[in-house]
Amino acid sequence: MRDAVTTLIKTYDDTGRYLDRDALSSIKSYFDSGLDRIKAVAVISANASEIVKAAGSALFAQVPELIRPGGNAYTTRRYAACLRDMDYYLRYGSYALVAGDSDLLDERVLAGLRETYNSLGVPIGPTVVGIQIMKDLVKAKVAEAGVTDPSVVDAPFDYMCREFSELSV
Ligand code: CYC
Repeated sequence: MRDAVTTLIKTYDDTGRYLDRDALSSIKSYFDSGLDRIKAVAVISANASEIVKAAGSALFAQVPELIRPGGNAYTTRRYAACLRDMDYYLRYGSYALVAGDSDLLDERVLAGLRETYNSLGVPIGPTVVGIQIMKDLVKAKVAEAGVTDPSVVDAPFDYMCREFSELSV
């Protein structure tokens, strides 16, 4: 499980190079965005259950078939599994925000997930919609909290959506 700094060091160490201008500018941008990322994570941690609940309601309003008989989130057990999954995406997204790196998302969230979803008939399109809804809710709250650049929140959520969409092709 790597963060922005350890990923960079690994890349340079693999080829025995000193950190060059590109490396230092990428480390600098990691530190420069640090305060905003930490504030964003504080907002997520303090509002996690509210964010998951609101995102779930918005998802089911947008794709109501999911909770009708025959839908993948139909029955309380599957409804609960769906909200639990949304909570996983939010929590791991917040870790990745602190780490400034998507490595932990590959390792802890995305590895083998498509196969699991496919075998259980969990639809990936609406899952991606759910992750995007969470991102937008988080961004709105983060902006309200006075974070200078709320777009720091995008990277981990966009990464999960992109990987998920690509993996499902
Ligand atoms: C199920 N989601 C699962 C399962 C796993 C995950 C492993 C199968 C085992 C179980 O039911 O607990 C996901 N597990 C994870 C992830 C991690 C992990 C991400 C990393 C931390 O350890 N259904 C929908 C919606 C969507 C949904 C679109 C919510 C956004 O219609 C989710 N996931 C969903 C549902 C199930 C599930 C309904 C249960 C499916 C079933 O058992 O039939």
